[in-house]
Amino acid sequence: MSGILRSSSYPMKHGYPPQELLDDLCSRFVLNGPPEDLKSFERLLFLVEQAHWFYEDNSVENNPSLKSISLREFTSLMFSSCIQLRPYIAHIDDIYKDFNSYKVRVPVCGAIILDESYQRCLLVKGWKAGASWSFPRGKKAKDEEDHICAIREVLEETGFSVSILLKTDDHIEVTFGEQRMRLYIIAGVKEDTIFAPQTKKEISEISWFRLDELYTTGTDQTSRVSGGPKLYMVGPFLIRPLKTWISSHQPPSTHKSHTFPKATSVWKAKNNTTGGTATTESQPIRSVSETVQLPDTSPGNSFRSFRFDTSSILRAMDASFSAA
Ligand code: M7G
Ligand code: MG
Repeated sequence: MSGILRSSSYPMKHGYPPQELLDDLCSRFVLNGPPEDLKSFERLLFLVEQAHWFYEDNSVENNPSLKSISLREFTSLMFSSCIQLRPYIAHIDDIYKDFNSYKVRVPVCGAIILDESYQRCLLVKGWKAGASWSFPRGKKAKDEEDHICAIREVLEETGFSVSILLKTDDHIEVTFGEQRMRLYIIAGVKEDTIFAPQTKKEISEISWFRLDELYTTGTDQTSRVSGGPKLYMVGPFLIRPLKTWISSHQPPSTHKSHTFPKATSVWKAKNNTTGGTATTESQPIRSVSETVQLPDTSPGNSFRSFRFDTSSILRAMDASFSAA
């Protein structure tokens, strides 16, 4: 990348990414990101987050001298290393705080995947230590339609495409605080389906759970299956809305739920050291960002009392392209 993007003031510390690497990550993921994502810090930080995932999943993994760092620390390094971002380093705490509160307001879409008996559903477990089980789902990208987001997120987190099975009217929607969550009911998925996430270090395990076990956990945002697995945003979708849906639909198979174990793991990460129960990378067990249209309360394209000036980034990109 052009010397224009370089800076010499970044302090090198043992184990931390060197300037060259930060420059590369900054230009690939941030400066060359979609122009609309450079108009607000809330959106720009999603690009920094992608650079961070690349750092963690590729740079650290392929270079033992690099250490794993938090997104917060990585963001500070990016802002102090990249000259287009450096003018805002004094505001980094506020920028990061605003990003986190924006993140939880972005609508989320996903799927309740039911087996052929409609008596079990598929849940995924997050990667980090103490992570909960939840339906495969994730945040909408800019201008993305709900069902397209659901198909993309389910594919990323389970490796399974629900595009043919998805019916846009079959969904359950719940709003928690300022976040809207829509889950499409995908019914009749074969139990020998092979699942494996496409992203690294996001999902540590995938499992079928019996609905009758999940119904007992109540409707709180967080709950537990009889002292066992922790659940997040599962109960509120199940008890009334899903039960009602199931009672008016005929399953293709009439298995009895008591013949199923409480939970049947279908994929586990091999090298997960933080996710608790999980045991390298992908292993089927059996044969087996935005400015999403938010309400007016959204920070939108403005950030506190100043706007982000993208002209220097665009000039730097032009200069580097013409130099190439
Ligand atoms: P997300 O994509 O921010 O949430 O992922 P969403 O699916 O609800 O939209 C949730 C969490 O999973 C993140 O905060 C990360 O901790 C982790 N994660 C997600 N992805 C796609 C990756 C990835 O590619 N690499 C790593 N290391 N972690 C990820
Ligand atoms: Mg995701």
